[in-house]
Amino acid sequence: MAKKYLVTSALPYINNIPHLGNFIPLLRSDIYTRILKLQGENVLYICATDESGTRTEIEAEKKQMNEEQYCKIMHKKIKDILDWFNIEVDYFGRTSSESNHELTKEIFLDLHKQGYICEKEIALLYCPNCKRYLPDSYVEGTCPFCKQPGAKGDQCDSCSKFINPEELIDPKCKLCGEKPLIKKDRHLFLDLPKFSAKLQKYIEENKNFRGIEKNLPLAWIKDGLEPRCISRNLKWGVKIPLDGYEDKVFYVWFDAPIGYIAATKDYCDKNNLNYKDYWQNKDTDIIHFMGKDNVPFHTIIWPAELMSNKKWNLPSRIYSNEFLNYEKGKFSKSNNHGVFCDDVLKLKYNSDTWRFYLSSVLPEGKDSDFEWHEFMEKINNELIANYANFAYRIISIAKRFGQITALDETGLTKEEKEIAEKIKENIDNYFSQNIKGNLKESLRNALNIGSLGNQYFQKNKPWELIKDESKKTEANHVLWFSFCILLNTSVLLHPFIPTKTKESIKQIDLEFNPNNALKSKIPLMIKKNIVLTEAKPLFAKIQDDDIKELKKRF
Ligand code: B3M
Ligand code: ZN
Repeated sequence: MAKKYLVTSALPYINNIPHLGNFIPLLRSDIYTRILKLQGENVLYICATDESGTRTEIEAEKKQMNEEQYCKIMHKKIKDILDWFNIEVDYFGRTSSESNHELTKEIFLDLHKQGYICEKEIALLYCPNCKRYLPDSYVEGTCPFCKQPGAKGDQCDSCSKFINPEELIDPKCKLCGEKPLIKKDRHLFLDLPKFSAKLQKYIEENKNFRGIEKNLPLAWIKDGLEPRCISRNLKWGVKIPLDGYEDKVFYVWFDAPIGYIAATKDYCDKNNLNYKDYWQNKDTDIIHFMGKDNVPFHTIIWPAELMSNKKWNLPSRIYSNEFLNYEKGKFSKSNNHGVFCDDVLKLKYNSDTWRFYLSSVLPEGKDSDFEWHEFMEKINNELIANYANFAYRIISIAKRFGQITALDETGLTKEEKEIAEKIKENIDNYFSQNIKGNLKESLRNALNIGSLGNQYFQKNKPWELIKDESKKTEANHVLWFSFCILLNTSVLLHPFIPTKTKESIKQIDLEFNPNNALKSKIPLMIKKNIVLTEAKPLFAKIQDDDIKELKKRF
């Protein structure tokens, strides 16, 4: 069978409207997928809302709804945001789906049968005031390892170590501040130590793992893995198919990644395909995008879940991003600090403007900042100067000239041959950086081509040539070649700014198929006479005053 790719983004929690930092993995997966599609690859982009867990119970209760109603409304809100941003996910599922419940039980029972699940009596935190067991995110205390305050019941944000809730120092109920009681109860554990050797081999042998995605799990394995509790005293979630566990559901991180498989299955069922072709066929590369705090779950727990038997594909590539901060601080809804995705929808900038800015500051390799003044600079000085103005200038001059006759490679000048060679190099690099998850670099390559176009245009001055009757052939030649560079720039920028690049290609009446545009020979040469439809600027400049106001508002 031919090679396939399955790309996923970390599943957004159902209870939050994502802020721009949470949005990064969704955007990266989208760009990554679109670039693979340009190459003509067979690729599926799968995502879902992550719906299990206490947070859902509590938020639904606050809104006086049951969990189902609440999740349905929130799922739609989040999907609308993705649509607005043009996140072209092939299927946006839900972890509360029947398929996820079924697959979670199946995978659990396999693990259980193979002896990878153990039972233990543990101490749990119970809030006598709220009358509920306090799960992970609702207790806060000091981390027993690094001694930093603000650690949650399942993970410390400072050292990112896993924590068992009863180990927290000085725990407090986050809902009411009360000190929780400790109660004993029997729980299920995923016996991670039994996977140590297999996990180590898997990570060491996978050439695509590097940086934190490789070093973190290897360091943890070296330190010694511990069994991880996978059951919770809740009602909302996937029921545990085992006698004596009727009052419990699975820990949200147990069923959430299985949501990747379940959403693939739901997509396949609707499209007459078989999800096993993606998840059990070794010709498929599984590629996960996520924030860095999700790395331990995706490099240890998730592969362990899939190792119950040999049938499942393990992740081939894991790409985490560092944090995106807001004007040098953390995004926080409660402190009204930062821009959230629902705010973005109400502002006057289109989705491509946002996509471009975020792509140019992707926190790949290191943290980055959202900054309003930089937002304005990147849009005005890069997107508009490099691309939108270039497009507008060529079209305006070509309009004065009339129809442009298509030429072919054989007539290229030495200068143009060199440019064509450089374009090819940039395209090759664009692809190789993308597959490695360096999308900011791919964007750089696309913009390099725009710069080559600007230089060529500036040097050959078609606006002068068109004034001289005797230079008509030359003018036609320069305009045609400028349009060729523009077309290559538009196609390469398409994964980043899909709407405006399509508009630009349409302005010169060319065909564009985002599913294989760069499959054939590169660089692209325009082979049909160019008829201009309209010359409209693609983006409006951002004004200083607007930025000042936005900075105040957020
Ligand atoms: N729901 C989102 C987060 O931690 C979490 C990801 C699940 S991926 C299986 O930001
Ligand atoms: Zn409480």
